[in-house]
Amino acid sequence: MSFEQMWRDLAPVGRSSTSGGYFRQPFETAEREAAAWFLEQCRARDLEVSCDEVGNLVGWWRPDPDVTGPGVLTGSHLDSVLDGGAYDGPLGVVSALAAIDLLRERGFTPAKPIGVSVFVEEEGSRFGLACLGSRLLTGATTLDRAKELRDRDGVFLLDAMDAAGVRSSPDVTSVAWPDLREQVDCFVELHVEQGRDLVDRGVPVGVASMIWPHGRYRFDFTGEANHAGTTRMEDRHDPMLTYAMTALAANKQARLSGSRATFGRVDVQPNGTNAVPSRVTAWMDARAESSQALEAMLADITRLAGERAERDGTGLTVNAESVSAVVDFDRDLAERIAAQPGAAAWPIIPTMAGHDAGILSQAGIPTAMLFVRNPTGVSHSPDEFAEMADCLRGVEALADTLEKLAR
Ligand code: HGY
Ligand code: MN
Ligand code: MN
Repeated sequence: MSFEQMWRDLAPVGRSSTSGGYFRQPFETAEREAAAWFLEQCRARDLEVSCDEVGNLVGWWRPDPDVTGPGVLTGSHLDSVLDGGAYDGPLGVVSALAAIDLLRERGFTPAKPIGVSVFVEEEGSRFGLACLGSRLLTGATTLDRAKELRDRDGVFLLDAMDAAGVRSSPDVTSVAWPDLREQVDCFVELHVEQGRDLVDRGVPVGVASMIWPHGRYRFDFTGEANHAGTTRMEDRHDPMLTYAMTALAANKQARLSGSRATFGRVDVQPNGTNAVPSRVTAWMDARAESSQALEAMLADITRLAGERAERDGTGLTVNAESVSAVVDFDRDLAERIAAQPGAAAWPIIPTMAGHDAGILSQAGIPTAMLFVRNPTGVSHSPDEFAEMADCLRGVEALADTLEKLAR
């Protein structure tokens, strides 16, 4: 099945009929349908499928059963942010399947296994911890710690997994990843670029140099519920005010330091129209070029929020819910992949977006990322887009890369 056909197959899964965006939250119907579709595609290619107990999937191409040992792994994720785009994640998965097809068409026989993986809950859109599946896989976190994670409805992670039958699936081979390093020689993730670097350079493919450190921080602002009409302005302890000033301060600090700070999610209690709220909980996504810059910006924002809380007579607590350290990808691997005989090397560029590739790199697996041009740079939005010609160029680039690494 061609790339285009696979793309058409997967496109309707989890797509909203109103916004056109995707809702593929882990262990919910659409994401489970996408995972089943992936397993079907693996079987159609005689890939040796295995799933681990948290829902990470892998299909191995072992042309020669005697060729065991560590292989080249590629892949990405199928879950999405809320109302996300079509390419973030799925492009890497579909391109990996298409790259195996292309290598077979070329008559290439790999000297080591080539695997295609799908890591679960990369976005952390349901349980709040980014790259949950790959963190569990690499031991960056454990199920014992992760089992405390709950979604917005208070559903615990394990209950959500069990409700979806993830651990009882007949495909689960509990030792799907006996030891990552025994199975994976190196990992390459193809991903739509979430930015405009490639389009500004006029090139279709790039290679990642690094991932900015980033984190997600929960701000709890507590105040005094009261009547919106009868309570004088000077008598209020309004957490909405403290939150609003914090959001403005975060924006200013990020601009001043060339970093990123975003409040995209807010929960107001009791969320009434004619009452001063008792509590505002807001999540800040913060990112910077270095860990020092990130910590400095976070300290400034927290200090300014605290000063405002003093003035408002409100309470403030800040908790880090997901922290991702800086990732410097294996430079030799990046340069080896970027080299194009007889043509200019693909650019090696940083990204401010987190990826499973970052988690595997931090676990000591030599890791690289290939980026495919995004004409608008827009991502985490229904408007995310990549030209089909560039997607097919990405498949070729991934096939060339896998051939280099699995020769
Ligand atoms: O949030 C991120 O950086 C990625 O898209 N998960
Ligand atoms: Mn994403
Ligand atoms: Mn992604």
